[in-house]
Formats: sequence, C-alpha cells, structure tokens
Amino acid sequence: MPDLIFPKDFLWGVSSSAYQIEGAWNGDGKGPSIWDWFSHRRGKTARGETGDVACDHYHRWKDDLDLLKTLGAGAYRFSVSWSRVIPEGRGNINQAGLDFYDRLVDGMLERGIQPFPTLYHFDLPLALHKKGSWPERDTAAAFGEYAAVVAARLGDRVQWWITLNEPMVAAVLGYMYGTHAPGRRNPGSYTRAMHTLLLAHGEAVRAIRSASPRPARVGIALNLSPVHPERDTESDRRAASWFDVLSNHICLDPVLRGAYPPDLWRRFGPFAPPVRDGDLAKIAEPIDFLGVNYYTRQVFAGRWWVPIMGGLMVRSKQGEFSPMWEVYPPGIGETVERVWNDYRPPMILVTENGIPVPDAPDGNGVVSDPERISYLQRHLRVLQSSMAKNIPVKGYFVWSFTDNFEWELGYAMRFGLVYIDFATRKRTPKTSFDWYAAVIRRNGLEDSG
Ligand code: IFM
Repeated sequence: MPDLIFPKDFLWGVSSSAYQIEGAWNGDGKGPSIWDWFSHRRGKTARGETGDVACDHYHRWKDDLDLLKTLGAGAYRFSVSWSRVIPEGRGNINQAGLDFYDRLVDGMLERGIQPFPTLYHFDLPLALHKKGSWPERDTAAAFGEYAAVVAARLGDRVQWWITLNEPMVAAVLGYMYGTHAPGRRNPGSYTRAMHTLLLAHGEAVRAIRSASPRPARVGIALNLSPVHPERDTESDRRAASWFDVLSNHICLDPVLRGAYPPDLWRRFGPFAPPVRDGDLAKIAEPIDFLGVNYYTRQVFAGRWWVPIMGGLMVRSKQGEFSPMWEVYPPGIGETVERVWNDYRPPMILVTENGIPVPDAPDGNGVVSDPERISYLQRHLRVLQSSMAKNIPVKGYFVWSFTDNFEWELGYAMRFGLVYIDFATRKRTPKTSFDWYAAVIRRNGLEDSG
C-alpha cells in the first residue's frame, strides 16, 4: 500500500479561466472584454486565433463537470467573466450571464466539487477600458461593485473566492510590453495599472465579505517564481534582486505587509503611480489564503544599459525546457517556503502548476503525455517535502483542466489534462488525467512515482 502522503483534508483541484475556455464571446447578452477586442485585431495572437469559441465550455459545461467528477477533483477553480455579468463593466446586470455561473456552481456542488471562482482573469470589460482601463483609479471601484454583485448571487453556496489572477502579469504584459490585451506599451500606464489592480483586490476582499450571505474565505492568486542570478557576480546578483522586487515583492509586500517595497516607485521616477493615503491599508485588507501560481524560475543577468530593469532574463545553461519555460521543480518548494517564512499568510494554496506539451492523439485516439506526468509528479514531490517542514499548503490545482486558449500564443500551447480537438471540440482525457485521478484517489503519490 502506498503512503497517504498528503493531509486528509488536502484539496486536489484543477484550474481554468473564462476567456480561455468559455467561448460564446457575445452570447446571451455578454459585453465585449479587452481580450475579445484585442484578439480580433490583426497580428495580436498566433495565427490570428481568438477565444470566440475556445472550448465551447459555455455550452458544454455539463460534460466538463462530468469529466471533473470522473477525475475525482475536490475543487474546481474557474473564473467569472466580468463583462458576461455586467456588460458595460458598471451598471446594468446581465441576468443570463449570472445565471450561467449560478448553474455552474450548482452543477459542481451536485457532483461534490468545491467551487473556487476567480473574479478577474485578464478580461476587463471593453467599456471600462475605453474609460481609462486599469491605469484609471475608478476601475478599482467598479471592480468592487462587480465583486459584490457576484458574491451576493453565489455567496450562499460559494465559500472560497479569489479576487484577481496574476495582477503583475496583467499589468506588465498588458500595459508595458503590450503582448496581452489591451496591448499598451507605456511605463506610466503599467505602474498605474499595477496600483489600481492591487486597489481593486482590496476593494473586492471587502465587497465579497460584506455581500456574501455566508462567511467567505477570500484570497488572491499571484504568479511567483524564484529569481536566480545567472552568475555569482555583484552585477547579476543586484539585477536579480531588483527583478525579484518587480516580479514577486511588488504584489506580496502591499497585499501581505501593507507597504510597497522600499525604493520601488522611486526607481520609476516620473512614471511612479499616484498612491494616496489609505490605499495601502485597503490593499492589505487581511486575506484568508494566498494562491501561488508556480511554473518556473527566472534566471537574470545584469546589463547596466537596459533601462529600468538593469538586466535581462536569460536562458539557464543547464536547464530542462518545455516549449515555454524552464522546468525547475525545486522552485515550487523555494517559493512556498519563502512566502511562508517571509510573509506568513494564513494558508497557501497552489492555484496553478502545469506544463504545455505538444501532445496529440495516436492512431488509437490515445493522448499520451508522459512529460506532463513527470512534471506534475516532480513538483508534487517537492511540495510534499516543503509541507513536511510545516509549510501550510492546503491545496493544489493543476493548470489546466482542459487544453485552452493560451493568450497571445493561441491554441498551440496545450496545458490540459484533457485534450481538446479544436475542430470538433471533442474532449479526450490524456494519460495525465488517469495519473492525476489516481493521485487524488490515493491522496498522494506512490513511493515509486
Ligand atoms: O494560461 C495561463 C493562465 O491564464 C495564467 N497563468 C499561467 C497560465 C499558463 O501560461
């Protein structure tokens, strides 16, 4: 008999997000989001792909929930599309949109699955973008109103809430590098977007708690990764430590300590965002758990001539690589241990962990993905060692349940435990699905793997 290596009440789940799976981009009264608009513009996504239909989850949600039940998942992290619920971002509520999430939540509960809604996963209502987007402070207030609407409707059944997914990614890729919607490239827009997103998180924590008919547990999902210097030189170490501020501390410090990292905004000079009295107290509204999205580490090298960053991300010399990133299992342990040691959040959930694999059905229709099994297995082993040091990790969610729309990279990056044929939308559980189902059943890994 294998050991039961995870605690009895450990939450085993999978994650997804609205724009990446739902489709029905303009169905049943949904308003457009920045991703609908961005992906419809020429040259913004690989092969011009969009999330218009995606996995058609909006129409096939029952089949998807049945598959989740077959998997044995105890929890499902999905996201609510803001513009499906409030098409203009503020004001009129689209009842049909809310009804969809209502049915989805009931469907999960009927199948014994805990719903974990995320209220924002990169898809700002286009109407709010036109009014100033995330750099506009008022967008945070609008987010608080929307959070209250969803919590009032679903909060009698939903216990766990995630305000934002990866605010740093939304700000950097959306407003600094322009590779994500809305495609801006402006340091001032980026810093202001970052601050408003964090304010929005604080607004939502309060709004959810006060609107929810039953006690709510509220958290945020941050993508975190260790940043290692390429070489053991003063210049690489200094650059890596600054990049660590920009990628990790920039959200961790305000959310969990109520302060921005010292020096952070000073280094942006005229591009620093306007931070008002009381903002940080709002951002640091106590949370019940921290969601950690972990995929890889960053390796950084000092380059004095690179503006603001003072360095560059480089490819590690000895690394093992997936089509997107380095595969670095020790990093998940380093991340949760560091978060716990430095910030002491009440509880940690790994809200995303996964790998893109170019998998495809073989002649018998079997989709075999040993690389994914190996990736997940190695990360779980490391996580288990951290938990043995009393780091309070209470759950783990694989990204992703099904293959889906990987933003600017389109459908080529397949992260799912379930293969989607994007021509027919047929679902085929991969071999990693069976492997993960066995992990969930035995509440841990077998000694040998
Ligand atoms: O697909 C994304 C997700 O939307 C946010 N976290 C990282 C995933 C993989 O890139």
